[in-house]
Amino acid sequence: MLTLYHAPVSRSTRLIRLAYELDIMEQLDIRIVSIRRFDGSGQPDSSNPHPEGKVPLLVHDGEMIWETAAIILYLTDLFPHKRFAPLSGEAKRGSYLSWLAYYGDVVEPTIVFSRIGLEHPLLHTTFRDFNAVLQRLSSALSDSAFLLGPEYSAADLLMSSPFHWFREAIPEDSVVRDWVERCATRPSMQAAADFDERQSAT
Ligand SMILES: N[C@@H](CCC(=O)N[C@@H](CS)C(=O)NCC(=O)O)C(=O)O
Repeated sequence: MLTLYHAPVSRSTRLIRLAYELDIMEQLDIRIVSIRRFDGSGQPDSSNPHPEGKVPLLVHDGEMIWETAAIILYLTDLFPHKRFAPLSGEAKRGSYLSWLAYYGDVVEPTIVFSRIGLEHPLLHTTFRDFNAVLQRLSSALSDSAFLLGPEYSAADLLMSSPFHWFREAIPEDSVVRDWVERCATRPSMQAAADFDERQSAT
């Protein structure tokens, strides 16, 4: 039994996109929960077992998997037939794991620091900054359409996600800009947006 705790139009929408990419919407029990939002609206939901009241949370046969990158890795390993990520032992597996970890360890912190204008030598030593993230992306995409090669993968889904909700972060650099647009044309983007809209309407 696979249960996904999801709040529409939040970080967990990426897992709805992933579910469409993997074609597993029918296999997921998606529980819609409320969360406390950045603007002060919403409340933690007592039916959400996430220890911090956050989304996303996946529960598989009683075991909790939390943090977006971990859930993406868990599901792409559990449903390998869609070839949406390299499997253990395959080429690019190391890059795949690295982009997933880099997202949580560096991308989210630096995008938040950049958005609120926070600078400190220790932050820079530890994380570098969002410009360094953009340079890493530009360099990785200089000779391929997507991060792991010519095909869109779960690494692109995760790494491009902040640019879809925070459009101001899209740089002038056409390499990164064009990649964000290529990622935005995936049918799963619209399907997940439609799914969220249906939940919000009920
Ligand atoms: N690092 C976590 C972040 C999860 C997170 O912050 N989710 C937000 C939704 S956008 C949330 O549930 N916030 C509710 C709260 O802070 O109480 C992940 O990527 O899964």
